[in-house]
Amino acid sequence: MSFRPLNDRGVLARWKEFLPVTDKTPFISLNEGSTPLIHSPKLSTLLGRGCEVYIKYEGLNPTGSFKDRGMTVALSKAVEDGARAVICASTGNTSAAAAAYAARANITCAVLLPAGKIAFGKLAQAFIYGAKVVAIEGNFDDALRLVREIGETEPIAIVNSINPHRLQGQKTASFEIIEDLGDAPDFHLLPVGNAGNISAYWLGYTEFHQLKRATKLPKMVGFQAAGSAPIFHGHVVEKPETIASAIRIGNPASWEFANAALRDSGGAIDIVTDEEILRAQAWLASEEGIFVEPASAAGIAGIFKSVDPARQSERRMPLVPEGSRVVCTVTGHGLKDPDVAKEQCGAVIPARADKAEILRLLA
Ligand code: AN7
Repeated sequence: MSFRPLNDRGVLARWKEFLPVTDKTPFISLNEGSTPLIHSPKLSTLLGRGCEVYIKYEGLNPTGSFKDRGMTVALSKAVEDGARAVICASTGNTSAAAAAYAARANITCAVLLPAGKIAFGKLAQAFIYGAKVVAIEGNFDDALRLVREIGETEPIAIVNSINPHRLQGQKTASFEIIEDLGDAPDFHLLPVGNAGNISAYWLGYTEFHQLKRATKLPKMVGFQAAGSAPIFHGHVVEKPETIASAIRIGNPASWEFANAALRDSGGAIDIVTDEEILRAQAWLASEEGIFVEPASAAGIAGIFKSVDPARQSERRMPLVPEGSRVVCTVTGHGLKDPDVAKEQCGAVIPARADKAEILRLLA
């Protein structure tokens, strides 16, 4: 039996012909990507009229979020360009991915995090992967401003999504969806924070459409948390607030790209409340067995909003025609934010259950 080297997997190995890499680029990879596209019978029934809903489960990437797709490209290029260190601002997932890929590349990584506003799992990741963790008095937008300033004068590679290699890597999720479905979907729903991911998906869909690997383009529909919805409102939000800490962003870096994607695809940006986000998170776990972090449930909450008769007047998402295929990306794993999950389901562990109690629970 011949040995198959395992480094032939991952985003760079699978999609290199579509990525800015050459034979000289070292592949810094953790076999990210190729995540499952899971059919959701219950969300399909909810939409009705022959529509089918699929969930792209990005929480199954190596560090538990979609950020790994972009980070493998960003770190590979940083090493190719001779960088000794990388830096990013983050609401938690970018920093986890940057720290892991920097560890793999043997280079220093500094992460700037809004103090007290990072989900516990993500903070643990930054530390265990060995990043230099800096807490910023302020929010993500303040941290990103500082990163941009440092990048102007210091020889340190910025690995936020203002680094174009990040979006290049992230676009590969669209390629996978097209391969899995045999064509692009009709609608693509996802949460929006810094607006990099919605821009990257659109990049991927348009690229494969131009190459005739897909016959159509989806309408892109992004969901922001109601308390952090700068794109929805059309202006910067100075003090963004939401329980979905990953998307607590008031001045998205990829705002212009996202607007172009929304316009060119005929899509829309909509909002969902924290309550709707938490309800969708719990529903997805208990009804479909898919545990995601709060921010990741925004698109699922959006599906519920789209079918709620009471919300039709304020709904921005276009009507989903009969027989549509809808993909919803869930961006990060539920274990990233155990505190919110624990609090919201009010988990009470029955003390000293005996056999009779067990049988009663199962009745
Ligand atoms: C789970 O990690 O911005 O619209 O610094 O972690 O591309 O920003 C995370 C964003 C959605 C929004 N879901 O994606 C960061 C960061 C999860 C996220 C988003 C994020 P973008």
